[in-house]
Amino acid sequence: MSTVLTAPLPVHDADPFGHDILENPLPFHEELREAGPVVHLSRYDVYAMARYGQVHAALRNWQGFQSAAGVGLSNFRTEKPWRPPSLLLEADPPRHDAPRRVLAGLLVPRALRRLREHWRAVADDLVDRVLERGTEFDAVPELAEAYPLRVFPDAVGIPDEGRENLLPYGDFLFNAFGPHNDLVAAGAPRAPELSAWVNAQCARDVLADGGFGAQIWAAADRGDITPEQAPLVVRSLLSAGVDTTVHGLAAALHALATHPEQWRRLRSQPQLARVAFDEAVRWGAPVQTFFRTATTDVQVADVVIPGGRKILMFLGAANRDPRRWRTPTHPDPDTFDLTRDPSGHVGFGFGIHQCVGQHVARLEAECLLTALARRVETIEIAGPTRRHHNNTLWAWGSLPVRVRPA
Ligand code: OVP
Repeated sequence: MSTVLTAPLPVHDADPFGHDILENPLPFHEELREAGPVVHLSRYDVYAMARYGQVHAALRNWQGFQSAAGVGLSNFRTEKPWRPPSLLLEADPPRHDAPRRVLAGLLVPRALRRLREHWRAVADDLVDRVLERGTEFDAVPELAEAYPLRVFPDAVGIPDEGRENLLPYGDFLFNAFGPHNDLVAAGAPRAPELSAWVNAQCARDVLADGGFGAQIWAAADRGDITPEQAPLVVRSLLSAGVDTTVHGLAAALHALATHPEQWRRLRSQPQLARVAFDEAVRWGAPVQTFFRTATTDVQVADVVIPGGRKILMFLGAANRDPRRWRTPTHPDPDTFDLTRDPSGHVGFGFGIHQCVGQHVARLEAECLLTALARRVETIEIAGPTRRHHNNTLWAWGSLPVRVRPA
């Protein structure tokens, strides 16, 4: 007989999806990290990991921590999901692999090169138009939302009509990974209508030639995925590709507007735009959390997580864990610093499910941040900022800024 030594499991009774913590999760993240490598969240009777080492290891271990039972609080084995599961996010090998391979091929840097020149021109034009209207504006709707909403749906190949549905759909989708709280209830009335619209955009005849959507259907023609899988893969692009980049860009704009020395650094070295974006995804993690489900009993540090149990992975907390990020040159993980090497952050996840769209996000950020850095000498917060609460996203509702044109 073998014996496993288990320590008493630390407990936290806070609600991670309550408005206080959604407004500012950082003090709670520190408490979770300090409580232990695995913590029980008594409010939902689930496990949690907030330290970098455990989050990173668990995200690599897809066999032990599955995604196929859903990456939200509800378990697909016992509760019917609100929409058919994603073939990427909510699947594991082998079912996950063909859809993943198809999307990964479309979204690798060399495949995105054809977009760069146009995406740069769109960013330059957008920033010019915003600055023509004045030097004070809300950076959330005017830049962080306007830019991805222009370039990304065009690249997928969906029509202009109805694009205003994308953000409300994403907001509900990302809320739905959490508990059935007030945020989910507020979005529920429109969910069927928004979902029907998104599903309709995934049909072959709706998608423009040459776009990502048409290329997904072409992969089905080649037999790389089935014709039944194609619309669900298109749905993943429309689900995962908008709110994430909007709030990643908003995090970067907020970070730069509140760190003038970092803005100066970016202006003098525009090639830092990509580092600035990754540092913003580390520091301001737009996707804060995803659940996994223990496939069997899994030991983590000195705790055994029983098979079938949900574990909440705190990506944003891991991204600021001093155990990983306190280094001789950069002792404080809570500083936003372009001289830091942010690689290894888990803001895009890690392992087989790591964000397949991360190169798209970085290209959008590079285009928008360099367009802004070329035209704007200083950027500062000009009024009260407002968070937008969501069960999964750390989002901005409003970022009033004042700029001095260069
Ligand atoms: C951040 C993500 C998020 C929401 C939906 C999907 C993926 C999907 O595949 O549908 S990854």
